[in-house]
Amino acid sequence: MEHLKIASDNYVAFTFFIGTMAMMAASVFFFFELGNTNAKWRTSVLVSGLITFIAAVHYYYMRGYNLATGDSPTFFRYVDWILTVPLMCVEFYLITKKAGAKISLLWKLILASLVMLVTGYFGETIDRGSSVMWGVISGAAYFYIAYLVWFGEVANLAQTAGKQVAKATRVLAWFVLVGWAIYPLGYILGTPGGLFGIQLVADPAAASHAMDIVYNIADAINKIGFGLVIYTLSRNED
Ligand SMILES: *C/C=C(C)/C=C/C=C(C)/C=C/C1=C(C)CCCC1(C)C
Repeated sequence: MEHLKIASDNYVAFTFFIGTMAMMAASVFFFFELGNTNAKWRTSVLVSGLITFIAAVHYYYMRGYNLATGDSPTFFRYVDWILTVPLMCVEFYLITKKAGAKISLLWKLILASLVMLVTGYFGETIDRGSSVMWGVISGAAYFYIAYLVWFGEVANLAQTAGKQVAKATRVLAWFVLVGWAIYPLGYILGTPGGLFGIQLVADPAAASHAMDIVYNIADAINKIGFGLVIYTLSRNED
């Protein structure tokens, strides 16, 4: 069997490796902290751990795949997102539940996130020729989620759920608006010929590498950051 080594100039493989370690460490942290988390917040912190754990397993696989083939592990990237993004929606639901969030709100968030991801997947794989159209549909679903957490039901419920929940929701809303906006940038970088006439990286291999680095950085910020906001909330509110 061939022994694979990360070349010192292989930043893609390096970010996959660091991503795997960071997701693993975050999962251990959230799971071990469950024991001294107030019962009221335990499910939320558990979900934070599940998000980073699911990502850790996918990153472990994607890291190996990328090192062995040099390609983007697009399929497993999207499997990871389809599992973890709805769990982030669950986090919004859980923290606003005591202020009266209904299950229909959770379904709205989950449905929008599935539309966002499935259309993104089409644009990246099955129907690359129409990647602009898929990107626009995906972007619309993304803005709907951002709307819900900034001005819609999530924001309104958070206002009545107490000061700490309101504060945490505001920070999470920033994650959605700024942290999640990094992903469409990765999508544009990785699209052959560019999007909307934006040709950021001309060479197709370099474009897909740039996309992977951007996605890996975004995942670390968003998955671990989201979890830490929930964790902080669980320590501030009792
Ligand atoms: C843990 C993974 C997360 C938080 C993934 C989030 C992914 C997105 C917000 C992706 C959004 C996209 C668009 C808004 C348009 C282009 C296609 C996507 C799927 C990259």
